[in-house]
Amino acid sequence: MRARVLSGIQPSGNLHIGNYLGALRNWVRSQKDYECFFCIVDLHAITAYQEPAELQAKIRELAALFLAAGIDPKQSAIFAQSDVHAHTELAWMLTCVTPMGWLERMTQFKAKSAKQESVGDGIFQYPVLMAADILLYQAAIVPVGDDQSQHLELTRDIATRFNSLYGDTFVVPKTDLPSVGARIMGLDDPTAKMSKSAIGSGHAIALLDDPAKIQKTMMRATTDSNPEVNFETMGPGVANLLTIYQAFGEKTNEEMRAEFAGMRYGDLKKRVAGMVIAKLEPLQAEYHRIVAEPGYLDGILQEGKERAAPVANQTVATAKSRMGLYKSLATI
Ligand code: ATP
Ligand code: LTN
Repeated sequence: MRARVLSGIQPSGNLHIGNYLGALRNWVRSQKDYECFFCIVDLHAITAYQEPAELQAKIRELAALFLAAGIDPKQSAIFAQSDVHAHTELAWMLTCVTPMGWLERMTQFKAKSAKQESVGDGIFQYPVLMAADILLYQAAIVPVGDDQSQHLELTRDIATRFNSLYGDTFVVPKTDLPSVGARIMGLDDPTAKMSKSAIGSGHAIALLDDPAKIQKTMMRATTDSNPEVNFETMGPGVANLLTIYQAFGEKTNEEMRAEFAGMRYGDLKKRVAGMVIAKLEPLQAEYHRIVAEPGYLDGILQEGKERAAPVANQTVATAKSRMGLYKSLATI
């Protein structure tokens, strides 16, 4: 049996190049060697209010983007988290083995709750649900961006604790970060991670932005007070633009130096914009082709669920029995 990969993205906001370079591109690559499960984590999205009709639309949009980026539904399961009930079921069992102190330490919880007047319990429990997503599929590898590293460590701690309390039940997963592009920064503020939920037109490049918009956002990107690229003294804004180019173009450090050392910032921005536009063009064309086919996406999500649910239900049954939960006559 091939080892398994699981990862997820929230159907909230617009997918951006950080999501692509940090996570989605590695998902596509992992299909070659692993049995893959890619989850649209709608239950995570509702930890912040989502307009219901918009959430429905975003779930399909995200499924289409997975496909357009190169996820092959014949090889990999694409499904919605709320469609496989085992996610919420295992999340409760894991909640009961997770000390509150572990969750209080999560930097994402601290940052997200600092922004809101009243903090929903869902934001606090968020990483436990994420642990359930992963452990249900006995995933060995989880391809994510750098901002999820702490949640992955927590997932390993929860799995290890459950295994030691109740006997070996879960595979303890490894984090898979890309070597370049694990943390793309905001174009308006290179000290903050590019984020779907950040407001402001100059912040992110969305995967579905048209070339004129990409060009405009890129030309307005924050750099620093130097006139041209200096690899020794550059600030985070220039470093971020170079990272975007290097990741999309799969260039070595030497190639980057040879191409960009001494280049004026205006030319640098034009070149990075050109690279991003060229790399997104086929993905966008494929996306528009997919969404024009009525019913196709629901079929994909149905097949994905049919593949995911038996694996997840088996893990829940094992976890329940390990914990001594009630076994009805039907399941004996
Ligand atoms: P939000 O800001 O609404 O929390 P997000 O942009 O962080 O959203 P998620 O759905 O939380 O997006 O993340 C999906 C995947 O993209 C995760 O694996 C995450 O680590 C990765 N990712 C998110 N932002 C970046 C980024 N700026 N650079 C690299 N990877 C990222
Ligand atoms: N928390 C993740 C999304 C997510 C996830 C997962 C990622 C939910 N469940 C399981 C990997 C594996 C985020 O990107 N904010």
